[in-house]
Amino acid sequence: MGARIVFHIDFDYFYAQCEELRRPKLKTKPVSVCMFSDRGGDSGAIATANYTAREFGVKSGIPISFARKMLKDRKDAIFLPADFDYYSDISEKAMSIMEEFADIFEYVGRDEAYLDVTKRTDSDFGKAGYLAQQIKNAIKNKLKLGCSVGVSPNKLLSKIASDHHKPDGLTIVPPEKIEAFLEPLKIRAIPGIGKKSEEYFSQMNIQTVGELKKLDVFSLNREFGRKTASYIFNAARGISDEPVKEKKPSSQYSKIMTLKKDSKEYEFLLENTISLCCELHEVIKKNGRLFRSVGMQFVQSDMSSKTKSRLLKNHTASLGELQKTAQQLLREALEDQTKTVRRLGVKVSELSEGKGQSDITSYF
Ligand code: DGT
Ligand code: CA
Ligand code: CA
Repeated sequence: MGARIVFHIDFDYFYAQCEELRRPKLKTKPVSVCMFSDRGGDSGAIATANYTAREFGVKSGIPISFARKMLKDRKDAIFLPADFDYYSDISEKAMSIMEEFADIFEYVGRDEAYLDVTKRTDSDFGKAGYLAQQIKNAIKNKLKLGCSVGVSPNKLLSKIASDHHKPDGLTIVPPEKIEAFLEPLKIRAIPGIGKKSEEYFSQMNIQTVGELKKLDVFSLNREFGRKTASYIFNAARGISDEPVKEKKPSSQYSKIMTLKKDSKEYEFLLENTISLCCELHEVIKKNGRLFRSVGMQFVQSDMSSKTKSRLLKNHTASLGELQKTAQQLLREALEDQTKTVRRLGVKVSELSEGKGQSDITSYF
C-alpha cells in the first residue's frame, strides 16, 4: 500500500453562498448573514459574509453593528438572518453527493468533510487530482454550490490545503511537495495556532512554518506542554496520522425497541424509556452533536403509531434533560391511552454541532 490520499472539502462562504443560491441577484452585492440576538435591534454577530462584503472587513464573529458601519457606503449591502434549516438541507444534499466518491467518508460539520480515497485512486496523486475535480464539478452541476478542496497524504495537510486557495480552490500536495508547500505559509495556517500562539512565536521572530521548524521539541514542550508541543512540532513538518473515520451527517437520531410485553403501564414504560435515552445519548455523544427537539413514539398493539415531541429552549447534550423531557412526553402520551404499546421509541432532532467540532479543540 502506498501513501494515503485524503481530501478535505470545505464549502466557500457557506451560509452566504446558500443565500445567493436562492436569490441569485444577491451575487453582486455584499451579503452578511447575521445571528441576531433576542435583545432586538442590531445586537448579535455576523455568522459569515460573502467575498464582496469581506472586502470591507466583514467577517465571522464581529458585531452586526460593526459590519453595518463597514458597509455604510454600500447602499446595496444586504443583511439576512441565519436560516439554519435551509443551510442544513443544502449541506445534506452536498454531503450525499460527496459520499459516493469516498472509500471512507467523515462528516465534520455543515460545511466540511474528509474523504479517504486511497483505495479508489491506488495512492496515485494524479488520479486523485482528477477525482477531486470530478467532485467539485458534481457539486457545482447539481447544486450550483462552490467549494475548495485540499488533497494530501493526511487530514491536517488537506485542511490547510483546502484553505489555501479560496473560493473555488483545488490544492494538491503530494508527499514530495509537502516541505515546499508548508514552509512559506504563515504559522496561522496551522489549525489550532491562533492569535495567542501567533503572538508568542512572533516575539521569537517566527512568522512562517519554515521558521517554526527551527524550534526543537523541548522548548515547545516547556511553553505548551507535551501534547500540544508534539502536535505543533509534527504539524510544521506536515506529519499527522489521524485516520479518516466513517461518520455520516444526520438530521436526527433515534432508538426504538420492542417491549418484552405489550403494556400501557407507566412504570414499565418509563424504565424502558430511560434505558433508550441512555443508548441514544451514547450516539449523540459519539457524534459530538447537540439536540433541541425530543420526540417519543409508540407503536401500539394494532400497529398504529402515536408520537409526541417537544422543542427545548436551547440546544443541549444533557442526558438528564433528555430523560426528563422523555419522561414528560411519556406521561402526556399515556393520559388518554387506551391501546397497549408494543414498540417504544425516543428521537432527538434539531441537531447542531457540539463544541467538539471546532478545529482548535479537536486538534489540541
Ligand atoms: P470560507 O472561508 O469561504 O470557508 O467561509 P465560511 O463562511 O464557509 O467559513 P467557515 O468554513 O470557517 O465556516 C463555515 C460556517 O460556519 C460559516 O458559513 C458560518 C459559520 N461560522 C464560522 N465562523 C463563525 C463564527 O465565528 N460565528 C458564527 N456564528 N458562525 C460562524
Ligand atoms: Ca467554509
Ligand atoms: Ca469550514
